[in-house]
Amino acid sequence: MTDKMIENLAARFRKCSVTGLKIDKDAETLVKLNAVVAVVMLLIGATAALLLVLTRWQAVHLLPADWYYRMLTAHGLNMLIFFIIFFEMAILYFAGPIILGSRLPAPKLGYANFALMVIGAVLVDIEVFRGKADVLFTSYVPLRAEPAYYLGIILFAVGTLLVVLHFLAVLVVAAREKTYSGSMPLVTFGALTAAIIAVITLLHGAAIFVPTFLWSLGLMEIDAEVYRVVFWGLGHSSQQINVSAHVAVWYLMAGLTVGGVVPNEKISRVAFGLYILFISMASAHHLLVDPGMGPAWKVWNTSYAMYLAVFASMVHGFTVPASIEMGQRLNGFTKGRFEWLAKAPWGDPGFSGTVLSVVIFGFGGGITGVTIGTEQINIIAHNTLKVPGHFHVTVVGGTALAFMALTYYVLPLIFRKKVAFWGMAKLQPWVFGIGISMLGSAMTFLGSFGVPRRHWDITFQGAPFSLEFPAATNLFFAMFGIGGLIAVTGALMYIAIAVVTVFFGQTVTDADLKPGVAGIPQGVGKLPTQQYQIDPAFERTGAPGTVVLVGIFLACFALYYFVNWQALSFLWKVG
Ligand code: HEM
Ligand SMILES: [Cu+2]
Repeated sequence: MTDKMIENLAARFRKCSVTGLKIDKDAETLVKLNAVVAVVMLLIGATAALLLVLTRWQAVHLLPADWYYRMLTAHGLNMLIFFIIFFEMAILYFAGPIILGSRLPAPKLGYANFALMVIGAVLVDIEVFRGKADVLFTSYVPLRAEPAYYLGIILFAVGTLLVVLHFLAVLVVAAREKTYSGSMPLVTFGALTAAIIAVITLLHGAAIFVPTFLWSLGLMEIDAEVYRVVFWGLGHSSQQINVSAHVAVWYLMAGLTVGGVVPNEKISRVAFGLYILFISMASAHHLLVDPGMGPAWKVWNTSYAMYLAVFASMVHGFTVPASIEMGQRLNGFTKGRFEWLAKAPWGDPGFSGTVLSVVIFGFGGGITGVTIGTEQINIIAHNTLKVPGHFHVTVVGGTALAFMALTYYVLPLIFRKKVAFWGMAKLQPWVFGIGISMLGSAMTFLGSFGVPRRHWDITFQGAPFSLEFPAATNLFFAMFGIGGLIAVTGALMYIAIAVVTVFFGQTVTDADLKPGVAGIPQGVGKLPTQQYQIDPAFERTGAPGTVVLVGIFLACFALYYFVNWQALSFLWKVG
């Protein structure tokens, strides 16, 4: 290599004064760009959420029917697809080049992919807001949108696929150029899992959205059931990308906030592997009332194979809190079973957000998901508000909240800005977490009374039949409305904090890097010691507190599961 080349290469990096990581500047810029666009998408999605809450809350019933479905489409797409995926692209640029200390092989390609994704998303939103794509994010055929809508989705997906391939190229470059020693860090491994599932997902996406685009142009026919089967290869697997990504974030945050120690990295890696192997099967739970597939296929896929992916989540559900507990015990909080928890850094939104994400995802999302995804029980949950009740505690209380927690570390470490409105930031994960838990629980209860999802008018005015829900639903609608408003407030607090920090925040100086500075999370002020990195032979402490918590979880799980079998038996008047 010539001196010039070495100089050029060196100019591509900066050294992080907190973590000591060597950071590729283009990778850093791409983290920033993707994160900023993600927040803009969240703002669009949250505005739509507010209108949806105020419409479904029957006492208010704000929007007319057409605007309800338009906003429902906008909300699903801007939240579940655009906000979450732009954020995940930022995570890939972070977990690949930055964590591994590697260069980004093709920065220009990175910017081009970003542009492609933005163009795709803007095209989709234009069609949705001008009322030419009222098809909801599932876009079930034969509902038809303008061709530009499907084209937008395809451009967005191609951009995403190229980012994922670029991430895989980073892994090859980092391994070849030996930028890290030992095995691949667990966080990068989790991101790799997400990337592999993303490739599978996006290929399903191409298989369904390219023909649908041609269909919208009048060039071919599509069978509605074939659409649904292939679509859910995309729709469900993409949720497993989210789970893999947020579990990787949990491990990262456990390390950054309290110096978490993973009990057994091999087991965690195997659990990530199970996601890849069993995830496509679980998509069967979206097809349980469809006539397309037979009962044996349905029972096998949703009652047996699904549990292997669920098992993987339960492994992480144990190892993440255990790693926090063991990190805290090494920090000296060894009294009794729960001193580590009581004396945890609760005032750090990075920490509280992570813990709330684990709890809401596990207790809320995990338990309801396994239950309503069971072939037999599914029929009493199908197309009721129980379904969005379930996914608002998985992808919102779990994934979105984990991403919010991570943001509090990304702002000072990558944007190098002190977190603005620090007092509000400490509260934000609680407001969002409590709001979304209330909303999710209320939806679940309303669903138990049979209140449908995706339905504008549950009084059924002008319908040829009459149906009334029990008076108790009024109470749960109030809980739904209030919880929804609190959750939207939490989202807006996050957006305000992120935007003001990025565009008007104070730059972090070395003098700020000490404990107790406002706007600097405690783990950034003083990076916690990662004992195993200093001394590979150190004694692991065990996690007796986590064992108790897991026991409580399993009891709740069993209770909810069997109560639902009971509810099913009432319906069928068995015995
Ligand atoms: C900010 C707080 C949020 C509130 C208050 C909220 C509220 C709602 C409401 C009221 C519905 C309509 C349910 C129905 O009428 O069937 C809905 C649907 C939905 N939400 Fe949210 N939501 C929030 C955040 C999110 C986030 C962050 C995501 C994804 C990451 C998300 C994903 C979805 C999806 C996929 C649907 C279903 C759309 C459809 O049926 O096509 N939500 N949400
Ligand atoms: Cu699913």
